Amino acid sequence: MSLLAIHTLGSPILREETQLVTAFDDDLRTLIADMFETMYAASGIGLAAPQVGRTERLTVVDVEGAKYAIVNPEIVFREGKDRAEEACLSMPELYGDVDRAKRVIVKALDGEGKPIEIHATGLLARCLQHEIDHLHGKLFIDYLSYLKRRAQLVKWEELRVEYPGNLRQLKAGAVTEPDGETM
Ligand code: GNR
Ligand code: NI
Repeated sequence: MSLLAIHTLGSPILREETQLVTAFDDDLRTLIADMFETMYAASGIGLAAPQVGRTERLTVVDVEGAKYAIVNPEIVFREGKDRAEEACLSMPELYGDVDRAKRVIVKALDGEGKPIEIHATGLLARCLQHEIDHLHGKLFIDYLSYLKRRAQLVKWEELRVEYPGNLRQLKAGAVTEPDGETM
């Protein structure tokens, strides 16, 4: 497995539309494993392919033990409204409150191409909406009011110097999954 570099705000791939995955092969499963490893190393609860410089319509999430590789997802049901603070591994130290649906049902395929359906509420529902946005070039800062977005972007101008080439290189080291299992 390999730790992947995370593309940060300013990298054009974060704004691109992803491509449907059609081949459920070992290359896809290697990418999924690498994305989980990278997400855990960065202490994230989700990671979308564009964040590691890829165009596949693919995301991984692990929210409180609900762990999924999600390919070609579609939100088929949404209900209610919930406002809470979000962060993003592609914009370290930026924060903002975002309105999301409270409950969603997501239809997708797993890494083997088998259909899955995820019924989510709370943080998992929020994370899924955040990740699926990434697959369509959308970032949480896009939802902020003009003034709040402005303030976060001003902050980013100072922070981004730490990410040459808009790449965030994670430090290798002892990485553990939330359940404590050593990877
Ligand atoms: O790790 C993450 N935490 C988070 C917190 C609130 C709302 C969304 C998220 S997703 C984020 C990881 C990430 O950037 N995924 O794209
Ligand atoms: Ni994100």
